[in-house]
Amino acid sequence: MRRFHLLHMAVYGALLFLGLGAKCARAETGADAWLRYLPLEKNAARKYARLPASVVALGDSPVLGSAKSELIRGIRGMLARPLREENSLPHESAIILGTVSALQTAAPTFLEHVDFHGDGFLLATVQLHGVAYFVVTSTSERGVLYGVFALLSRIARGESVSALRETQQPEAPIRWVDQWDNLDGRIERGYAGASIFFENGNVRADLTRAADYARLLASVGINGCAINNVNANPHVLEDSFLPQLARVADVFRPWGVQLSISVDLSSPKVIGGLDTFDPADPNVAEWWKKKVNDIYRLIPDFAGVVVKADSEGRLGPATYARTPADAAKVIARALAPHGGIVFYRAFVYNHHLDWRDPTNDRAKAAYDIFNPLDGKFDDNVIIQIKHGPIDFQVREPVSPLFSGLEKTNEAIELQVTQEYTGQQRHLCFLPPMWKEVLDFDMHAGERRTPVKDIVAGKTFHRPFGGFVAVVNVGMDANWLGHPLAMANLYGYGRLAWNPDLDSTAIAEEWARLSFGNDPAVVQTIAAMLLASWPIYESYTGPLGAGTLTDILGSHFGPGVESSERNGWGQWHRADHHGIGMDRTAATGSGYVDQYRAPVAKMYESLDSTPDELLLFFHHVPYTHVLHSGKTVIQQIYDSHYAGAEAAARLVQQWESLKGQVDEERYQAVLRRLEYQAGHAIVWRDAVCNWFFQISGIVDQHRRVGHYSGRIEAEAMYLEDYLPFEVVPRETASGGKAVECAPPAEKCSAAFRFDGAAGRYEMDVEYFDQSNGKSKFRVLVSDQVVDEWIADDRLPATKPGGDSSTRRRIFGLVLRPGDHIRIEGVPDGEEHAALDYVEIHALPEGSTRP
Ligand code: GCV
Repeated sequence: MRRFHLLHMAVYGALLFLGLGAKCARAETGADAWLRYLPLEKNAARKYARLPASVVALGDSPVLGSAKSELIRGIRGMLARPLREENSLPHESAIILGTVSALQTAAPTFLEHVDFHGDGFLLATVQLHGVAYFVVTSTSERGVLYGVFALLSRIARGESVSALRETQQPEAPIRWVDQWDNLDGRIERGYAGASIFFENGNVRADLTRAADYARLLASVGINGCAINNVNANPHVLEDSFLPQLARVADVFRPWGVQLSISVDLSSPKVIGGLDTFDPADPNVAEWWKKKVNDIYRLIPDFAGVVVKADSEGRLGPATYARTPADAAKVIARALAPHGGIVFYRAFVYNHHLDWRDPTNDRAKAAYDIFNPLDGKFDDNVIIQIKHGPIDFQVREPVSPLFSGLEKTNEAIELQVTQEYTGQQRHLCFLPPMWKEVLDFDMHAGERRTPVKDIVAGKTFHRPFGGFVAVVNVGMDANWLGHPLAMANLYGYGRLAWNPDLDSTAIAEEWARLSFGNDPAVVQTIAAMLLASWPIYESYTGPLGAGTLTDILGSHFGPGVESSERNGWGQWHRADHHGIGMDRTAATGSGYVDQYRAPVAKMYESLDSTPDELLLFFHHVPYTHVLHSGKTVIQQIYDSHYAGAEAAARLVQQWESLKGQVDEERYQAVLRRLEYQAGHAIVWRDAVCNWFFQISGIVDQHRRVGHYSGRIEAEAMYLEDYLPFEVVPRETASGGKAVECAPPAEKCSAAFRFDGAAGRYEMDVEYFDQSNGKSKFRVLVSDQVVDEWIADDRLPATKPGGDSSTRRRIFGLVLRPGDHIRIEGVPDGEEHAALDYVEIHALPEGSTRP
């Protein structure tokens, strides 16, 4: 066996050498993301034969050093050519990297005119004294680095670079990411392992990943990163901690990424020894000033701070009856002499709202608090506004605050980490959602005023503004957990650079860079990405009702009722008769009036509210007929069934790429998609059953509550397994499951197969918690047909919608009367709980193993 393996490896190696194995070459962890620089096929490489053989960087700053080494690395990888390094402008063709001013010093006639500024760049072939140079230039060194990445991206995607003249200008100066990393190394809403910055209360000794992250960020034009949780630990500002932060800034600097931190407003009191943190107190102002000066002494290019205050238990200016403008000012004034910025988050709301009062509405909070303060913030303050008025739900309208601030800088906050959109367990490509937001016309002026123009500072002529995304990469090799989730980070960077790009172009670009230029691969991956947000929406929370997840816990699995009858204000107000939040001015909370008149008018009326946001704005009976002609309740049923079917098709689409992409990522993606397909059914059943129970209206197609081939665990012949009620009940089939609780050490659930002889696939629905590693075994007539350990890292410590997981056993040959037994061995708090089994005949001619 082993000898065969070695022989196989040798033949495979030879094939690779001959260039025949290029398609499914080396295994990849995903760590290289979209910067793989794999050798291009011969024909493709030929296109770049005339690219100069040497490079010169006009300057020796760390950023230019990165630009040069990146170029050498990329060209060597993709074209198998070493680039010779020159120290000064050679008299023969070369690639020149330098700022406009360095170019002008080297040769005043190099550039005739410059139509870019800031981080914008030019890639061009320029003739000088009869020599053709390839120039990468910008007014900033960072722009030169961005130009190099753009050039390498063109080559990786097989685009021509000859006779090129391409100028790119970023839309806005602010293109940032936030990480919600805690100092102990955990990440709030992070789904890909531990922090790349912190460990056990300190900055990590080894910051290699942080440097690699900065390189990735720079490659898509991101220029700032706040590295710690907005629920900030005041300790981050202690004198002893600042040198540690400086180490992170040092690894960011060569990539033009500026360091920022989140700060806790109570710091002057908690770590500063003052008896107050009142922003109006001169001692507090003095404290911030000194602290900021100390930071700049260690980190001269420090970017500024992010503030979350008076929100979700964080202390803030409200403690002293002061406003966010008062609080922002005290820090902004300390930062201003150094060019630093304050990002003050508009995510300020009361999470103890009285849910009985129909005029209460969390969606109104940001506008109510910040609109009256318009014009009261200093010029180096930016109000960071989540794209929707609630909290990164699968669908929300655009926040009305974007058009509620005319004399204040704004940035839009997006979320790459998929907190409410499947936590990187589910595929959900978000650029199409972000595009809808960015292109939405707020009607805040005489001409179109899309959100993208407002946040870029164009509409109201603001000095600063732009884009922020919460990313939360972790130590997992592939950064975000799901290899395809990196399309969201890439897409965010591309849109922050140029929000006019379209989602299809972004998806295709990313697929090319991440998986190669094979058209079938690119088209398949792009199609999967583009379909994924509507798919996720359809089996979670359609019609604008919110994600319908467990909002009090993980924000992952179904939990329809968790949003109701509590102070968090994520209400959908479903009852026996209808569903939806009435936010109209006429009969509801009045939220719609926060929009400019044309937008308010559209949402005020049932007729002109688009179906996909209906329940966000209106409370309607289940029998209300949508624009599509369906009733609300039937749409809920239908979309959940269609969504689960579409999720299953994603698996098939991916399977068509077997052998076309490297096996390691192929398997990693396949595992996630299979999980998603199973979990989509958990979602479908939970949501449909909940609405069926509460509305009493049957599904026209009789699917809800009827599951062909399903055998409930509690109906099986049980040995030591005991039935129990799952809470909430809709998160288990029939509301019940069985568990193997102590003192039992091994349990079994068995039944007789009563179908016809044939080949089947069998799904075993069990509960995989994070607090144990139970073992399962499936036997057919005493032969083991499958066994596994429930050791996934799901966000669950009890049986329910977060832990419900499907194991699919393919190609089972069954005969009538076969005895099927599932054995469970519990571990720790996890009791090998089992929900049901579903057996389906494999279609005639199926090629499944
Ligand atoms: C960092 C939501 C998340 C919190 C997050 C908060 C915020 O409520 O669930 O984890 O806190 O948003 O954006 O501040």
